[in-house]
Amino acid sequence: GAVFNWQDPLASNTLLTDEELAIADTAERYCQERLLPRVLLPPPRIEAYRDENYDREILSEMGELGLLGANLQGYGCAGASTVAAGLITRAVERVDSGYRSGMSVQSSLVMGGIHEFGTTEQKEKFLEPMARGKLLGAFGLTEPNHGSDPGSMETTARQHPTKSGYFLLSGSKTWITNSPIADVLMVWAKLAETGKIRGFLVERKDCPPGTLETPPIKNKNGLRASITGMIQLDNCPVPAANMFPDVEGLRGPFSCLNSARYGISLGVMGALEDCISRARTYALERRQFKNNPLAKYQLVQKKLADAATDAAYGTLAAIQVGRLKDEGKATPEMISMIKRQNCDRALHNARVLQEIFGGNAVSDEYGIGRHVANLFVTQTYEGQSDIHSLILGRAITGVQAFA
Ligand code: TGC
Ligand code: FAD
Repeated sequence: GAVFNWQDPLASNTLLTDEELAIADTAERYCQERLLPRVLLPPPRIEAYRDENYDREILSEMGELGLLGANLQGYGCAGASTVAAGLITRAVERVDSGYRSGMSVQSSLVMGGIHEFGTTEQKEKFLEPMARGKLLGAFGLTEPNHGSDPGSMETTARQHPTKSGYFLLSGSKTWITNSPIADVLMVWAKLAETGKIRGFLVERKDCPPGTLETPPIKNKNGLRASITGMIQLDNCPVPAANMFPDVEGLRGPFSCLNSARYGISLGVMGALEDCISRARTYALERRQFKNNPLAKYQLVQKKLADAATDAAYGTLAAIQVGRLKDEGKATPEMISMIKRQNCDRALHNARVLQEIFGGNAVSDEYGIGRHVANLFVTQTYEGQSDIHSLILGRAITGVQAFA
């Protein structure tokens, strides 16, 4: 007979293919055995998170296992389904959203963008080393004065006055995951002549001194296991061959975001599931009033029931949208819906589950506070939840409410 499994309450696993289950298994094993010990070593060493110490080797290890750009075809990529790529993000984010962040930028935003919009030469040059984790990417859209409204960006690309076939890029990007250590930075800038947004692949090794700076942003109170920084461009020469040839306007960066937002929608379910698992264990062990475990109390059980329900519903919705995406039937609004809902529910439930730990929730050794701080960031980047509400509101009413 059927048995209820609190770790997969609606049996979402039955919707997965054998290949997807095998990929998820490989990813989960790597993440639990190799990643988890780095983010949360036993005291006194809680390295990555406490020290804001991102180990660049992680991307090489993921590359060796075929976890990067896993849903892309060719160029050393696994050519797996969208759902399989989402199961990888879920496994990584079960450990820490910061590790998933570094991977999303590499896989979805940069590799995905090059795969979709790059010339044959650009694909051949960048994709294979990026799939192996040898070359590291960053995605520069957000600016100090323009976050939710990237269409108003100020970064420009103008024709080089003396060197033909070159542009000069100037401007700043901020809150850019991986920027301090990236080898190739995908920068979105407006052409000075037309005002149209275009995408450029800025290669750090080719930038003359003083034309590219990528200072880190330190002392974050969330996503501390990932590295974040700025991109400052001062008349940085970039060959025209490094510009995406055809895509113009916000469609370029937003197409990359469709894939990354999808990955987040399953990723945050991993973080929420880890919160549920930790809270359940704690509630079974901790005893208060007549030596009862906290798990005996109805109010505690309701918190676990609510969280498990949201994780199960969110996972099913993400699998459905992933299937539609591979059939060419997913719309950006569907992705906005699951990105918004899953991030909001993960954050809300993580905050409630945190209560079960009492004072111990305040210690980073219990892991729950780390997820809460991380999940705030997931609700904010790649379109803050209220922005996704407005995208959905526009689709429902036909009236846009952004400006
Ligand atoms: P709007 O008029 O809506 O659209 C402008 C053009 O873009 C096209 N488009 C899309 N194309 C493909 N996919 C999508 N999802 C698209 N959304 C829009 C649209 O068709 C149009 O094309 P065209 O050819 O007609 O010009 O533009 P708007 O300026 O009114 O946009 C408003 C809004 C709010 C929807 C948009 O600006 C928005 O989504 N803002 C949120 C910003 C955001 O998501 N930033 C993400 C930065 S990257 C990041 O956070 C990475 S963190 C990664 C990590 O560490 O994990
Ligand atoms: P703002 O746009 O100033 O918004 C502030 C608040 O106002 C939000 O709650 C927003 O919803 C609300 N708001 C804004 N406009 C409206 C409106 N019209 N109606 C109602 N409410 C509105 N960006 C990149 O390009 N690449 C990266 O790799 C990247 N990584 C990041 C990593 C981290 C750790 C963080 C924190 C951010 C990262 N970002 C990155 C930036 C992220 O995408 C932006 O922070 C996000 O898009 C929001 O922009 P903002 O911070 O400027 O907020």
